[in-house]
Formats: sequence, structure tokens, C-alpha cells
Amino acid sequence: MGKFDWADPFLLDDQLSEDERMIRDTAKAYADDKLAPRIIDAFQHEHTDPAIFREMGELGLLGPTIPEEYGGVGASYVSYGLVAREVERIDSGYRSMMSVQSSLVMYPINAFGSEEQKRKYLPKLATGEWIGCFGLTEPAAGSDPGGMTTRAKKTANGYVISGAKTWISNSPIADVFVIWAKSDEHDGGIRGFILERGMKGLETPKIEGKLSLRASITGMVMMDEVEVGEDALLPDVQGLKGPFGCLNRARYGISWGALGAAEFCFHAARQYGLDRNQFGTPLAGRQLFQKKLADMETEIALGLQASLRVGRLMDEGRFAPEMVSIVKRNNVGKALDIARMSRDMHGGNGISGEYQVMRHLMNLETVNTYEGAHDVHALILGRAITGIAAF
Ligand code: TGC
Ligand code: FAD
Repeated sequence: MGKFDWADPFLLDDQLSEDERMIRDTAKAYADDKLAPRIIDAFQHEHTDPAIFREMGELGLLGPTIPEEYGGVGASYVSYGLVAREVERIDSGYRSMMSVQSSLVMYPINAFGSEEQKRKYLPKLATGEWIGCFGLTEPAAGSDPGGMTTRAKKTANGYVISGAKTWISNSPIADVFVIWAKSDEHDGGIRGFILERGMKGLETPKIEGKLSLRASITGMVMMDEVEVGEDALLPDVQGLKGPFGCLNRARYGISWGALGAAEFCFHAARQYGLDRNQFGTPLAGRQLFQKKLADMETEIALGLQASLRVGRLMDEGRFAPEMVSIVKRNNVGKALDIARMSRDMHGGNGISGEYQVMRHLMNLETVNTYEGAHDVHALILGRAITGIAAF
């Protein structure tokens, strides 16, 4: 008979390769030593530290799946998920900074970019010397990005881009902007462009006062006739499958990351229940308390197995976007429930920043909405199940 480990009930650790365990351990050590000591203050003061990109870059945590010749480490998607889990165990905002850079900026340049674009941008994004952002959402086009109004007009030497993107992670501190726009040269088809800080007509105002993801800066990208050369166009993709191809990877990473946040909240509730006595016994000795812990452990264990399976299929080139919708939707929804439950189990202390569970709860509200809102993923699955689009 095997031994039962409450913190790793299905022995996930045994399902990983040595390389995967190594990158996971690197991410965990970094998260514990460098991110955990910063987060309470950073969240409280809405402070984003750009040095985090360089620190992550030094350890190979940015764009880990990108080939070595462009600055990545050629790691598996399972490794990428494990990194997201460790970083988000500390804070969803830190994972956001990492996943935008990796899946939404480095991935499209590697997958859809020219050789010159790859050589110019990827190595500096991999070290964190340059920070990237991804502009898809607009004030009037969120869940329906096909409704975007940002336009790229063809000129003699390139394009002129005008429009506004909103809710863009990293934008106020970004050097490199992957922007999706409708191009008149391509019959209004959606194309990707790489813009750079300092271009005339490009502004990136910060969105102030978020109550969620406060350690990850968010802003707009305002483009007023920004002139770019031909070399700004990502040559190898046209249509929504460009941005969605990036989102598949980022959403998959989030499915692991959200469970990292859930694990933090589960472990914190367990410890709190062991330490805190009421009515003469530890709270952890009460049936209702134990049922909640059992529910948390069950959902986390099942969700991790599902993400691992999708990651393995991604590494084999056999994943379908709907698989990603299942794990993004389920794991984030369950993480949100777990964070809320953990907050409740901490009683009054649960609302203080010091205990950190309420911060995770507030963060997960964003995670449930971005990268395809919870209900939008239900509709993606509903379409696959019935053949009828209900968007
Ligand atoms: P639809 O007709 O379904 O598809 C249009 C074209 O795109 C293709 N496609 C995909 N390709 C690859 N992967 C996927 N997941 C794909 N989904 C669709 C599709 O095959 C088709 O190609 P083609 O060649 O036939 O033209 O498009 P629709 O307009 O009906 O879309 C509906 C819906 C709901 C699926 C979609 O719009 C959606 O997913 N909406 C959610 C929007 C979203 O996720 N936005 C995320 C913004 S980025 C962000 O939040 C970053 S936060 C990061 C952080 O800080 O961590
Ligand atoms: P809406 O689309 O207006 O949706 C509002 C509600 O309506 C949701 O509950 C949704 O589920 C529901 N709904 C929508 N359509 C339907 C339907 N057909 N049927 C039933 N219900 C529906 N975007 C980027 O491009 N890049 C980024 O880096 C980025 N970072 C972000 C960071 C933060 C902190 C946040 C909050 C958002 C970020 N986003 C980013 C934007 C994010 O992807 C969008 O907020 C998200 O896609 C939802 O769009 P929306 O906010 O316009 O909501």
C-alpha cells in the first residue's frame, strides 16, 4: 500500500521528469526568497517592481519554452505550468507579469515573427531587459475581440496605426508592444504588429486604483497615427487565430497558476485551524472545518491532474483549445471558491493583509475574468458540445 501525502495526494511530483522538477524548484526558491518578502507591501502600495523581469530572466523563467537560440531554455509546457504555479502561489499579479511576457509577447514573436524580429526582440525579452505587453482588448471589445476598431492603414513605407487598447498588463512600463489591429491592406483582417516605446503618437496611461492584481501594473495603449515600418508586421499569421494562439498558452499557464494560489489558501486554512483554538479545541478538529479542507484538497488535486494532462498533450502537439477552456475555467473558478472559503475560515484575521488570503481572493476575481471570462469559456465548450455558437 502507498503512503498518503495530504499536500500531494496523487503524487504529482512522481509524474514529473527530472528537468521539470529542476525548473519547478528554481521557480519555487525564487518565489519564496525574492517574491514572498515583497508582496504584502507591493500590493498595499500598488507597486510594480520592473526588476522582477530581470530577476526572472536571469533564472530562465521568461519564455522558458522558446528555443535556446533565441534566449529561451527550450523547456516543456509542463515546466511552464509548474513555474506559473510557483509564482502564483505568491501572487497572481507576479504570474501575470511573467505569463504576458512569455505567452503573449515572446510566443507570438517566435511563432509568427520574421527571423529579424526573433533575433531583435526575443533575447532581450528573455533576459527581462525589455518588458513586453499584449494589446487585444479595447474599451468596446472585450469578450468579443473581433469587434476591435484599431486600424492599420497601409502607407508607402509601412503602416499607420490608430486606436485604443485597454486593460493591458505591463503597458505603462513596456518597451515592446504586440498590438492586434484590423489592416486595410488585408481586407480588414486582423494582423499583429510590434510597436516600441518612444514611437510618436504612442501613450500608455496607467489604470489607477485597482482592487485586484495591485502588484501588476495595468494601463491603456493609446495610438494616434503611430507610424511603423513594414518590418513591424508579424508576417506569419492573419485573423483571430493569431491572438487566440497566444491565449491558448497563457490560459493553460493560468490553469496551473490559479491552483498555486488555491494551494496557498488551502495550506493557510489548515495551519490556521491547527493553531487556533475555540470552544476548547483547535478549529481543525471540527467536522465542518475538516470538510472544507477535504473539499479544497480534492479540487486542487483533480485540477492539477487535468492541467498536467493538457500540458502533456500540448508538449505532444495534440491539445485542442477546448481542453484549455476546461482547465482555465474550472481551475480558476475552483481557486476562487477556495480562496473565499479560506478567507472565511480565518475569521476576522482573514481580512487582514498579513494573512494574505483575501489578497489572493481579490486577485482571482481578475483571473476569472481575463483571458476569456468564466462564462465565455462555458460558451466555447457549449459550442463544441452542441455545434451551436451561443456567444
Ligand atoms: P471564432 O469564430 O470562434 O474564431 C475566429 C478564428 O479564430 C480561430 N480560433 C482559434 N484559433 C486558435 N486557438 C483558439 N483558441 C481559437 N479560437 C478561435 C478560429 O478557428 C477562427 O479561425 P478562422 O481561420 O476560421 O478565421 O471567433 P469569435 O469571434 O466567434 O470568438 C468567440 C470567442 C468567445 C471564442 C472569443 O472571442 C474569445 O475567446 N473571447 C475571449 C477574449 C479573450 O480571451 N481576451 C483575452 C485578452 S488578453 C488578456 O486577457 C491577457 S491577461 C494576461 C495576464 O495579465 O495574465
Ligand atoms: P465583457 O466582455 O464586457 O463581459 C462582461 C460580462 O459579460 C462577463 O461576465 C462575461 O462573462 C459576460 N459575457 C460576455 N459576453 C457574453 C455572452 N455572449 N453571453 C453571456 N455572457 C457574456 N486584455 C488584453 O488584451 N491584454 C492584457 O494584457 C490584459 N490584461 C488584463 C489585466 C487585468 C487586470 C484585467 C482586469 C483585464 C485584462 N485584459 C487584458 C482584458 C480582459 O481580457 C478582459 O477584461 C476580458 O476579456 C473581458 O472583457 P470585458 O472586461 O470587456 O468584459
